Amino acid sequence: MLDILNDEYYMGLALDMAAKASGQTGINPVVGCVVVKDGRIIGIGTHLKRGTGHAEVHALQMAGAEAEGATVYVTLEPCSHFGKTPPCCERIIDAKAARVVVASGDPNPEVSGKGIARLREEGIAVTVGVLEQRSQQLNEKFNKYITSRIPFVTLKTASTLDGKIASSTGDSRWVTGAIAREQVHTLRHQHEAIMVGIGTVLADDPLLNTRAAVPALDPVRIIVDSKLRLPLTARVVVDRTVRTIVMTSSQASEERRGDLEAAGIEVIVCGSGDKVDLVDGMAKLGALEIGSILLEGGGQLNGAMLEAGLIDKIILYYATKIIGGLHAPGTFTFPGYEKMADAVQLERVSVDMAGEDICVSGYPVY
Ligand code: AOF
Ligand code: ZN
Repeated sequence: MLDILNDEYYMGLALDMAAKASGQTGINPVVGCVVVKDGRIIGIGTHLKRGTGHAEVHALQMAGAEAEGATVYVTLEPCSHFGKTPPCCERIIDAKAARVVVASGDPNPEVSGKGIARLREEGIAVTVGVLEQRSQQLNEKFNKYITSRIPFVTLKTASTLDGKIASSTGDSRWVTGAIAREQVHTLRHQHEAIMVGIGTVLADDPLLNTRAAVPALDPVRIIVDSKLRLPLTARVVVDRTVRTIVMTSSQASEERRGDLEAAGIEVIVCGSGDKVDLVDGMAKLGALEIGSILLEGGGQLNGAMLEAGLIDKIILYYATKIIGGLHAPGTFTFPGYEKMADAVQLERVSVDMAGEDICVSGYPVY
């Protein structure tokens, strides 16, 4: 279909650029900016890395003196504060832009409306809400973290149609096909950390890195291990290329802790009981500036995270096959709810094919 030349036309480009940077900005949002004057694009820019220039700065730099009287399309409200970089509002005011079009407001309490107010104060016309929903979704991880300091958790599972992640003998290679697996590696690139339970490490000895067709970012590894059973010979310990954090309980042995720390592992004690207190753990990970986590189970950890209301988004891949098995592990292993009415409901559900597999995603309502 032919695109129509209007505000959405240029905002769409800014959003496309921002989307491609998803996963590389740390706890910062992804933001794109397009500067338009006299019917032409004169500058484009994207925020690429925390601590480096914001989208508007790059785009205005490209536009140069021509930016006077131009329209600036930006996917997030321009910032009004001094963070690691100076305020974008002042940069736009200095460039003498005539109009600013914003997709969505910045939920960061330091900005939150102040950026838009500042631009209007200088007589710049500001339009807010163009392609807002797309922008909101693009920054769903940032939006949660910046207002709560708790990481945004996406749960991903791959199971048979009957909800099994392996056969009764433990065989799990492969549940889903190549396309679903490629999508999972893209998800790893797009999250700051990946989280699994110790059961998964002991069973599969995974490396938990990102394997994509092109260079990609490896997530920080997080292992939930209340008794510190993680062997020093596990691949996640031996491989020191990425930061690895073990969440444990106050009952774990000090000696084991010392051994793991000597091997380069960060150990955090979560709560005061003999199990990992996941709520406390999420707050501690948030304090370590882990803004988003891809939770890849197994069933025990998935169940515990769901019960604790800590999962923000669920992505379930279903291979169109049935494996059965009385003791075959399932996607969620927890006592569950007695009444159907108490089941965790998903909202904003979408269903897509991923090659020959089905992908169901949605947001749990607690
Ligand atoms: C924008 N344009 O491209 C981005 C914005 O520490 P700093 O300086 O990078 O500031 C981070 C905050 O700035 C971040 O929490 C969010 O509120 C805003 N991000 N704002 O105008 C951008 N990345
Ligand atoms: Zn900024």
